[in-house]
Amino acid sequence: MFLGLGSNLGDREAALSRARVLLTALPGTTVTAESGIYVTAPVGGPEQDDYLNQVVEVRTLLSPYELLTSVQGIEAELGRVRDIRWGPRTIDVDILWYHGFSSADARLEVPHPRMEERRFVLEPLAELAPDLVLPSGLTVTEALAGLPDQAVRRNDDRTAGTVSRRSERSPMDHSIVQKQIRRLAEETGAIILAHNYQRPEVQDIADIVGDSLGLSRQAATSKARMIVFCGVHFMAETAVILAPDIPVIAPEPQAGCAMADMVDVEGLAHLKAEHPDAVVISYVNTTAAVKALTDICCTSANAVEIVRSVPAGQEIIFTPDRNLGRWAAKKAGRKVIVWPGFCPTHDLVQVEDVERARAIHPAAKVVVHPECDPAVSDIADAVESTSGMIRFCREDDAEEYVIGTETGMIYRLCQDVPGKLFYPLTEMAVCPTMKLTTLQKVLESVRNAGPVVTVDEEIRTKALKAVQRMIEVGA
Ligand code: A4P
Ligand code: MG
Repeated sequence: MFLGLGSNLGDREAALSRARVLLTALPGTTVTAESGIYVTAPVGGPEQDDYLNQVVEVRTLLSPYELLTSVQGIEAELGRVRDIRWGPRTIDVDILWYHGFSSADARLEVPHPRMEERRFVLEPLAELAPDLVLPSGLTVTEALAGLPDQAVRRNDDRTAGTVSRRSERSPMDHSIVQKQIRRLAEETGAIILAHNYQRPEVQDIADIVGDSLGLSRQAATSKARMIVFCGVHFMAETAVILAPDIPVIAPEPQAGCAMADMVDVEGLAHLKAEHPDAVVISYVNTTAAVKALTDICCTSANAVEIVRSVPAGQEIIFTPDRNLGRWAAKKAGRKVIVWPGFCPTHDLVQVEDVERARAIHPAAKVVVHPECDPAVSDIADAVESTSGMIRFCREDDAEEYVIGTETGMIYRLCQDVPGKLFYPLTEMAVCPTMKLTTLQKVLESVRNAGPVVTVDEEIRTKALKAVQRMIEVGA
C-alpha cells in the first residue's frame, strides 16, 4: 500500500512525522518504507504556501475502507480542516495505491485518480516503487518522464541521516536479536518450532513453522538437544507427550489457550459417566490431563476423518470446540455430543465479515478455519486447517484469498504461496496469547534452557495413547 502525505500549514515536518507514527500505531499496520521529503509548489487550489510531500509504504491488515477511516482519524487528530477544496492543510493523507484493490467509488478512489499528473506524488513514489505499473499502463518512472516540470525539490537539507530510505522489512530492526538466537540455538543444539500464528519475526527464526500437530510430530522425530516451542502451552505439552526424552522449552509459560482451558477433567469425567459407551474425541487443543481422559485426539485437519472412524451407532463426545465438533459431525454425517468450548479469536468472525470481504474483494475466495462459527463456515468457499489453507491456496487457481483465521497466518501464506494476495477476514482475529512470545523471550529461553514444560508420567502415557490412535487413523 502506498500513501501520499502532504502538509503546508503549521509545523509541516512535525505533521508528517506524527502522521507516520500514528500510521504505525494503527492495528495491524506498519510503515515499511519512506521516501525522502519533497518541498513542492502548490498545484491547484487558492494561493497558498509550499507543501512538504512524502510517500510511505505501509503493510496493513486493514481493509481499504478501514484504512480510509483510520487515515481520516489521523488527519482529524493533526488538526486537518476541510473548508476550501485543495486549500491549505496541516496534513493530507491520501491512499494512492492498495495492492489488489481498485475502486471508482467517490468515497475512496484507488488508485488515486490524480496521482499520475502530479510530480509531488510520483517523484517520492519513484524512490520506493519505480517499476509500479500505473492505471495508464506506464511505470512510475515512465509517467514521470512525460510530466511537465513542476517545482518539486527533494529536501536534503535535513540533518544528515534523518532522511529514511526504503527498508525491506518492518522499521523495527529485529536482525541483531534474531542472529543471537540462531547462533545460540546452533551452539546448544536447540531446534526452534513456531506455530503459524506466531509473530512474523519469531516465525522467521524458527527451524520449522507449522500447525500444532505437524510441529509435535517434528518434535517426536527430532534429534535435537532441546526443543524450543513458540506457541501456546498445550502445544509444548503435546511435544512432551511425543518426545519425553528431549527437554521442551516454552519461551513464554503464560501463553495458554482459552479454548483448551474451557474443558476441565472433572467436567469431562462427569459427561463420560453420563454416556459410559461414548467414544471421547478431543481436539489437540486440550491439556495433557484432558487428553488422558480421551480415547482419540484429532486436529482441525483430520477431525472429519476421526469422527468417521468411530463405528456407526456408537455415541461420540467431542471436546472442547463446539464449532469444530459441529462442523466435523456435519461433514461426517454423524451426531456428536459437543462440549460447549470455543476459540474466542475465531468465534468472533461473523457472517457480516464474509459479506463485507466479498464486497471489497470480489475476485477473492474466502477460506476459513473450522474453529469459526458454523454459519461462517457454511458460506465460505473453503474450510481448511492452517496447513490445509497453505495447500489449498497453492493448488487453487484464484489469485486472491480472504483468510478467516488468526492474522499471523497471513504472513505465513505470503511466505509459502508467493505471488498471490491474502487479506484478513477481520483484523480483529488476533490471538492474544500467541503474540506473547517475543524474540527477547525466545533469546532468554534458549540462553537459560528454560522454562521446561513437564507432564506427569502417568498422564503422559495415557495421553500418548489418544495421540497415537489419531496418528494410526491418519495412516
Ligand atoms: N477520497 C476518495 N479517494 C480517496 C483516496 N484515495 N484517499 C475521498 C483519500 N481520500 C479519498 O479528500 C476528500 C474526500 O476524498 C475524502 O472525504 C475521501 O472520502 P480530502 O483529503 O479531504 O480532500 P483534498 O485532499 O483536499 O482533496 P483531494 O481530492 O484528495 O485532493 P488531492 O488530490 O489530494 O489534492 N499541491 C502540492 N504541491 N502538494 C499537495 O499535497 N495537495 C492537493 C490536494 C492540491 N495541491 C497540492 C497538494
Ligand atoms: Mg486528500
